[in-house]
Amino acid sequence: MKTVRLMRLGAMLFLALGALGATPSGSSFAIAAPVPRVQTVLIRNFAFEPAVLTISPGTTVTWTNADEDPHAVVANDKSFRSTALDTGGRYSFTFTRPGDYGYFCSLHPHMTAHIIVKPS
Ligand SMILES: [Cu+2]
Repeated sequence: MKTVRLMRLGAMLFLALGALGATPSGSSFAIAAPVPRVQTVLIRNFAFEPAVLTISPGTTVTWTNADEDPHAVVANDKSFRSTALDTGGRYSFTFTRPGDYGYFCSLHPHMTAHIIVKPS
């Protein structure tokens, strides 16, 4: 009886390890899916949407101003900077280097957000 129980336990552990082993192949399948190389940040109600955007290197981000008031996009490290964007105005920047790029609106400095560039 004891031997049978131990064997059952062993089989359950084997199955559990098999399930864990299956996880990496599942993730690699997700990574293989096409990744859009263009992303949009909407400026609306005096905020950047999304406030944190994670992208892969080489991705172009386009900010679009959906507010009635003008806004401007400026990197904390000045690596990118738009002119003042009126309603419907757009600004694009292509991120090539990995990093955490904090930015703000130079007209309303309380408006802050991040672009995180992660190697894929
Ligand atoms: Cu603004």
